[in-house]
Amino acid sequence: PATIYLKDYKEPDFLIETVDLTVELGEEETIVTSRLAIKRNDETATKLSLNGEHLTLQSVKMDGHMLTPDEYSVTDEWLHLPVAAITSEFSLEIITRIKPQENTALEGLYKSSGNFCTQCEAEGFRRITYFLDRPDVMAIFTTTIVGDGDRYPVMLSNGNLTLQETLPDGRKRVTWQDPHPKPAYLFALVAGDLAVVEDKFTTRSGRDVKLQIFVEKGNEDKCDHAMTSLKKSMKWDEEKYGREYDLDIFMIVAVSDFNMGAMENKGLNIFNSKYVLASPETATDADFDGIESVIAHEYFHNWTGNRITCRDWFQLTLKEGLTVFRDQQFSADMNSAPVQRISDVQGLRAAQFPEDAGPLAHPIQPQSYVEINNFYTATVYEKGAEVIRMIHTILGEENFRKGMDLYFERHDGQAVTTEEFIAALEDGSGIDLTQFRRWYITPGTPEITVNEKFDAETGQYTLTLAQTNLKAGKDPEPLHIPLKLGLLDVNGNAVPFSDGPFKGETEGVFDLTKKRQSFTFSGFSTQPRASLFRGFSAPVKIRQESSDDALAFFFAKDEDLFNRWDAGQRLASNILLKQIEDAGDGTSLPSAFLDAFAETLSDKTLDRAFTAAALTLPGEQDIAQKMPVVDVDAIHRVREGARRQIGLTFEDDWRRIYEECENAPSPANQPASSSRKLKNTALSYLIATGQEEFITLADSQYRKSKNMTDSVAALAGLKDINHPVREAMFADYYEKWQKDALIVDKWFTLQAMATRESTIDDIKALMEHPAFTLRNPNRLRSLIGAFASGNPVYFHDKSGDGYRILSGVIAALNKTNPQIAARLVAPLGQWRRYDKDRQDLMVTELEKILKLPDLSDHVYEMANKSLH
Ligand code: B3K
Ligand code: ZN
Repeated sequence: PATIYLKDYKEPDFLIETVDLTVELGEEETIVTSRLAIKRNDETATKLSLNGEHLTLQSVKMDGHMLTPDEYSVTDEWLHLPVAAITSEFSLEIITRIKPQENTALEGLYKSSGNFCTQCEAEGFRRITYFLDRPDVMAIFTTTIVGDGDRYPVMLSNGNLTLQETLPDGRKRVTWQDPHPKPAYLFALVAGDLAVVEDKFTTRSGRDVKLQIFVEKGNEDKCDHAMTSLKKSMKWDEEKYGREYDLDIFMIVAVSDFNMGAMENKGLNIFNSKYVLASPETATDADFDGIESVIAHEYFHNWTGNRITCRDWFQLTLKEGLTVFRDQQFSADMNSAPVQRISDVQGLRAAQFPEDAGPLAHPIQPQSYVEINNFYTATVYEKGAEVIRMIHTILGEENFRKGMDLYFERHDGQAVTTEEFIAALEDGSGIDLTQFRRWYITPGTPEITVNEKFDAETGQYTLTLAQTNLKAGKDPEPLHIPLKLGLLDVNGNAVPFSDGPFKGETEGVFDLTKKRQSFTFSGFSTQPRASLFRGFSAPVKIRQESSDDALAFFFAKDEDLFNRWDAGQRLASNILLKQIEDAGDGTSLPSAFLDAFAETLSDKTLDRAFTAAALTLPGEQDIAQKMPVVDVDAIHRVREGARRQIGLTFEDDWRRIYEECENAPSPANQPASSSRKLKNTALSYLIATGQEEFITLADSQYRKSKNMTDSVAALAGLKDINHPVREAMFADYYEKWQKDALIVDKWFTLQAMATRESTIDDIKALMEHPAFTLRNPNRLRSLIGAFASGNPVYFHDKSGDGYRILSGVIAALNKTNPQIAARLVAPLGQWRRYDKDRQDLMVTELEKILKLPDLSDHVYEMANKSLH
């Protein structure tokens, strides 16, 4: 397979001004007629090459003349047409035939639950018709859909509906016009028998926008939260960024077979139903949060992605990093900001840090790829968002907004590069970002070594920071890293800076721009304590020899809640790692830890969701990242031992908290979900004590529960044990919810993540369960994805069975849905992190994958890079 390089980028030879598409939907085949108005863009070009895959070409007309097959050439990927050197403008009419009902890759036009829908990003449009399928070709689309009006009463495409009629042969015909030029990846079409929920939004300039959410019939009552989230997003983007919506109608369609979360097609977003459908009975609080943020994300793309799009796919983070940053900001404004920040950083550390430390590491602007779909990564998205956040931190809110305003003004309607984005931010703010640009081309997570010096005589405190990055090549140039810093006295009180740029203030953002850099502060009678990288002001790893006492101090006292949480996590990790070293069982916890834990446990001023996060031990994968050779069994042993010990030590507090959260209403400014979060944290520690009484408590919670959050927490609490109550609960849940796919997904996931001796056999049995299928991406992720990335103990079982299960699934999916198959390779790519026996077993599976017949480019790229 060919590698594509950013350095080879060349402007298109031809541009497409308008596209007039007619799609005749059929059960056997669908006929697509495309009329293109084409304009020359390169004087010298004598050949027009259009992308096209899995298409049957019927005819091509150029300027009204039918071409004979010897006048053009067709390959598996291209249609090449000769163009006379003198021609500056011409029209094409291309008729192709496709079979959406056989499309299992879920790219291009396909069927989901009997309805037609599309997914064109990144390169799906070329499966619908021949086209210049690249984001720098922006055209005005008119789309006509023709089909059986009884089967497909709803027929949608981008823009505004301009015509609707019944043809003499009884078929229905509709036409949609999108006035905004757009690349083909933002094209969408939907046809089906769907229900619609409607609302409206009045923009701040007074225009009414019709809002519609289309769902399978019977789901109309699960759209409220999505609709509310949409209206909040529209308002927020007006207030925060001055961005108004630009069409008279905004549509969302929920489909059950979807490769990822959702897609921002112009005016017609298509969503995985997981990110639309919710009611308290059927969705957890986490599901509600997910819906709010994904609805916001896709809506925000209307400006950051659609109005201003990417010149080429190497610029993907231009729209994705920026839009993730915007949706994180939005969620922080809608909910508790520190809790939101903690969860964003947890996500980054869990998914992006390992990626950046492994064989698939790449900069947020990759320099080459084989298959672009493999680059919709945590690095491009989440680290990309951190990079934007750092710009925001360096510029400050006001200057950032000035820069964004200039970006929108300067580039509206264009397909641009990340360089043009940064230039706009520089010009708008007047702040130089020359050195900062290195973040875009540097892979790897920088490590920051911290040294402190205090001179009691002069009262001077010196902080020395050094940056290194093993993935960035030999002796890399230093990055511009914003350090948000506060100094505390021995009692934990904030101390104002006595000199420098932040004189008189208790917090400041310092620019770390050298490989090694010292900051000196004066006026202290005793050594202050530095709260570093507050709010996680840069995506770095801190290397600091901190005593348990120092970490316990920040865990109990830091006013920056992110750092307070993080200190608790670092303290717990240190303790657990020490226990692993000493072959301990996790039960002897130092008093510094228990005291700080107790302090947080009894602090009633905190948001309950924050308390829950602060009292949850770092995950097994977090601890794994800190070990030179990961020992999954030891990590599990000590973490579970510590949970049991914490459960027992604070048993009375947990009971009290459980009662309070269950019975007392949430304090003002705290949503009910915060109380459920803390209550279920308490439940989980109580169950960890191993006492029968708490299995009964989980059972009664399950029976009484009227919301999915509490039901799932009860199941999660018992998933790892062998007990009749557990078996009865899982059976009851399936029985009750078997008709609701999203709820059954949770049932698969809980069992996929269980740690019982029978887990591997259970997973094999679940793969044979009538409700399991490889064809639905949500179901596949719920069992196999959850197992491979959420169950370290059994995925890495010494037998190698876990690895074989995964590679077997990858082999089966390689042909039917290569995009999803490729996404499953990453866990095997982490093989260098494990002991020799496991390394051999993982490498064997990767080698097997590389030898698969008809290996897709997608899987090839991931497996090949993982091995070498
Ligand atoms: N832009 C889409 C992702 C498309 C993925 C293609 N493999 C959703 C999003 O990021 O909003
Ligand atoms: Zn996005």
